[in-house]
Order: sequence, then structure tokens, then C-alpha cells
Amino acid sequence: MRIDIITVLPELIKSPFEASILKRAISKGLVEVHFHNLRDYTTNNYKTVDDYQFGGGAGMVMMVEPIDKCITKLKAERNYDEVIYMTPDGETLNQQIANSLSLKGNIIILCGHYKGVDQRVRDHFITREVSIGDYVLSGGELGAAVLCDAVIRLIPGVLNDETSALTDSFQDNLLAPPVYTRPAEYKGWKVPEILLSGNFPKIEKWREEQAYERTKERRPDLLKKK
Ligand code: 6GU
Repeated sequence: MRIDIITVLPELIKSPFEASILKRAISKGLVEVHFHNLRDYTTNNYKTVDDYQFGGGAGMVMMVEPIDKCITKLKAERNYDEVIYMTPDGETLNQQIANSLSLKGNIIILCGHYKGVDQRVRDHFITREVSIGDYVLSGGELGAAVLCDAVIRLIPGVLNDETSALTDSFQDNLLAPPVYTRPAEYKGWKVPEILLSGNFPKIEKWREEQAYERTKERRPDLLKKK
């Protein structure tokens, strides 16, 4: 998989790819991530990427031209399966979206800023618009980092058995059950007996019940989706 991230603030989004699982996925060659500074595609002397909006109103709008130049250059080099725009008015990211994007070959992610991008960018280049939740961020970069993390960890070979994605919360619209590690008793606080029993079919059944109870308690909306 190859991800090309278009941004006015590359320094804001690079660091998550330089540690832990994402770093390992890149060094194993399972994913390539490239950053493109939109200012490198400007044609004016001031390298401005935004301008006042037609019709008036507060807030700047990202201009078509630098975005067109950047996306057109990338598309001339290879085919892309998706051109994603990170925006608070996109579809809210969930595990299903992450699953489906993890199966793609090449994707472009455009990070929005200010009042967003000129609508013509959305009409002519964007195949999918993604938000990471119902709150406003200063820009799409942190959203893009969240999306990339959720997607990259699902690429086969990125996680080892220990961190397997199959038992994650949300993977089957259930939250994960509680987990414990040594010691079996700390300050009188005991680990549930069943987990020490060695009876693996019973342990599995307990975990399923706990996952169900936790979901019913905290996220009953997920059970309706099952
Ligand atoms: Cl992707 N961008 C911005 N600016 N705000 C957001 C968001 C994205 N997702 C939720 N809020």
C-alpha cells in the first residue's frame, strides 16, 4: 500500500509515522507514506494556498490550483484507488471504513484547513470524505494520522499475533472484554478466578459474555448494528 498525504503542515503529521507500529510497518515495506507540502505547488511569490471566499464571509478557502497541480502530478505517476478529503462534514470514521481502506493499493489523503477547500476540488478529485468525529479540529492533519493508524495496523503482516486486530474492540461491533496481567492479586484486588482456571473454552465464553455486557452498558447502539 502507498499513501500520499497532501498538507500545508507536514511537520504536524510526520511524527506518528516515526514510532512503534507505523514505523515498523514502513520499515518492513508493508506501506509507503509520502508527504507533499501544498506550498511547493503554488505559483505566486508568497506561496499562498488560500484566498478570501466569494460572496464574502469570515475565513479563508484553500484554492483549487495548488491542489490540482499536486493531485494531477501524483496521478500521472500511478493509479490511485481513492482520493480522500479529511473534513468535519465527511462520513464519520469507523472500523468498517478502516477495514475497506486497508485493502486498497494507493490512496491520496488531502488535509483540509481554514474554511475548507474550494468545492470544485471536492467535485472533481475527491472520491471519499472522512471525518474522525463530531468536533472541530484546526486542520485535517490529526484526522489523517488517526485514519492512517486505523488502516495501516490492519494490513496483513503489520501486527504480530500478540497485537492481533481480530480481537480489537469494534471489529465485530463489540467492545473488548476486561484484561488482566500478573500479579494475580495486588493489594487484595483479585483477578477473576476463571482466568486462572486453565479451562479455555470456559474462559472464551466468559470473555464473550463480558464483551456483550460491556457493550450493552456503554454502547448499546453497537448491538443494534450486529
Ligand atoms: Cl478530518 N478535520 C477537521 N478539521 N475537523 C475534524 C475532522 C477533520 N474530523 C473531525 N473534526
